[in-house]
Amino acid sequence: MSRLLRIGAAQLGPIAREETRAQAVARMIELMHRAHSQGVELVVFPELALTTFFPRWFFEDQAELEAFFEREMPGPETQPLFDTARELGIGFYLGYAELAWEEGRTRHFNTSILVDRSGAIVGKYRKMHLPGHREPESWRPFQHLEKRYFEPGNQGFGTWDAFGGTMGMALCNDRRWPETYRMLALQGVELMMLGYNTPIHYPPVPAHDHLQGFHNHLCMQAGAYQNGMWVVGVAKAGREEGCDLLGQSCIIAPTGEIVAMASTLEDELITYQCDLDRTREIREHIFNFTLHRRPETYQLITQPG
Ligand code: CDV
Repeated sequence: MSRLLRIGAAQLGPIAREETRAQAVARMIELMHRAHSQGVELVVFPELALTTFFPRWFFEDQAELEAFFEREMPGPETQPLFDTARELGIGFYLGYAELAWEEGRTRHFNTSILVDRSGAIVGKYRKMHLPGHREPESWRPFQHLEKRYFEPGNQGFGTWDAFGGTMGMALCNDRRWPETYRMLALQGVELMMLGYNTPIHYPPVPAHDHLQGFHNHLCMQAGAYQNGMWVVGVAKAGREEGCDLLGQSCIIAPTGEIVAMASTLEDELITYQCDLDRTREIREHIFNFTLHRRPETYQLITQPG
């Protein structure tokens, strides 16, 4: 038996601070057309895909900061993505900065959505693991102020029945945490989509800079294998405003093998025909959760500390 889904990982090259949303959207639409011509049914874009990676700067002016956020989705500048989805019959995952009005106040989330082939939003995920720091730190060559600019996700690890399978979403730093994959796998997710912006230089521990590519694949390959799921990791890559961002976008099989990988630091599409039934090779055998997991011995995992 097989359930086939042709996936496209649509890596983006750098987005300059002055680049408009319309320019970024035009680049993504070009990738959607390329994907459609290759039979792709679902395209995955990076985290915060509509603008430059703005947490690298400290903004004192709230209006200047909030100019990077979307007040509505779709909005006038993002509507063409949804129109293209409907026109081509192709779905997409998109990461963006979300400004929401909830519980009587303005809230900020690092968000991704899943859009189906009719151009309708079928799922939303708000990033759980926010890296970086809250206060500006002058010793750094660039800031990473996600902890200041976003709240942690408040909607849990959702799953969505779409594209003939059970889909899950995550964002960037989430991929480093085994809990992310396990939370999704326990709910039956067969394919996890994840966009990322990963600077090569990690200011707190620069000795690890040369390991960025290794750690990127290490955690996603382990997450895929140990949970028997497809993982699609998609970068915003290249030198963006003087900051080098990791590329190496990839599609990973439930066996942990990388089956497709980007070879540039630019806008690039890689595709693979994923058989969602291959999750069973792992989940019915070596990692059969029902037979082999010992949750009664894992209580420490959910305790704070
Ligand atoms: N956007 C991110 O979440 N980036 C982090 C970096 C700062 C470590 C990452 O995990 O790739």
